[in-house]
Amino acid sequence: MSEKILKGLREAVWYFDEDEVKRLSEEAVEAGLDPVEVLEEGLAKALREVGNRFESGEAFITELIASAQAMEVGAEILNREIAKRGVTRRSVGKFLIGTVEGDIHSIGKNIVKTMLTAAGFEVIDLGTDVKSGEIVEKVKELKPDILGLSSLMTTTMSKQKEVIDELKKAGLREDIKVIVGGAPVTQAWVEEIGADACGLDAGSAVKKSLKLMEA
Ligand code: B12
Repeated sequence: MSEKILKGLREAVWYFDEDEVKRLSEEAVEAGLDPVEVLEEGLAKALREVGNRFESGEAFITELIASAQAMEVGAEILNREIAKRGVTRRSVGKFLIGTVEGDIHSIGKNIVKTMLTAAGFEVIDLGTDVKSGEIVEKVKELKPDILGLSSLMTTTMSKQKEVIDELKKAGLREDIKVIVGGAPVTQAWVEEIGADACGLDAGSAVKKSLKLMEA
């Protein structure tokens, strides 16, 4: 049954059928399926495929947007279930997350946020297209243990470096761990910009953040 639901969800995202995404996401929750697996193997996988088709010129931007909207309908339902399953855990640390300036991609960040919450972090979300200066101000004000910076585009990755440089200038870098994420991010980039870690998917984001809390 699990594979049938996952396949149905992938097809519904491809054909931007929001009603079907909603119905199958609810069915997955009712059937007790792992919401993280449904998110990653159903919804996210399908959206990445639409992304690949867009990249190779086989899909239009309008299709991409419609598929992303369909995915978000399901992600909301599954994120709620992930959060519900994690409510009994204690707070392991304060995590500030946001997508850097110039970048409006939110889906991956939101999944990471939900999974961190489920893992016991207190997560504060600054949203998307957040100016470096604003992020540094929030670090000063909220004193989080970890700062997570999302960037989905090669053209906005440099903002992750800018934030780290501004944290240094403000004398705040030593007090906080910085984890970066988003499709173009690599370990080499982490080293280049002086971040502490990167998360290539939501699972590794959680694992590495828990590890950073021990360091
Ligand atoms: C969906 C999507 C959109 C949606 C976004 C909807 C939304 N609310 O987020 C819409 C249609 C609006 C959009 C717009 C644009 N997009 Co777009 N988009 C995508 C697409 C297809 C999928 C992204 C996604 O949501 N993936 C699913 C999630 C689950 O995966 P993820 O984002 O990678 O997140 C995971 C990890 O990266 C990691 N992670 C993410 N964030 C973080 C943060 C931390 C702290 C950590 C630890 C981990 C982590 O964990 C996540 C969960 O597993 C990608 C293609 C791709 N292959 O990635 C293009 C893509 C990112 N977009 C691209 C572009 C160019 C654009 C536009 C400029 C298009 C245009 N010409 O108008 C605009 C950008 C506007 C802007 N200023 O930001 C390019 C970027 C190219 C580049 N320069 O690098 C891509 C790669 C497509 C392409 N190949 O051309 N896009």
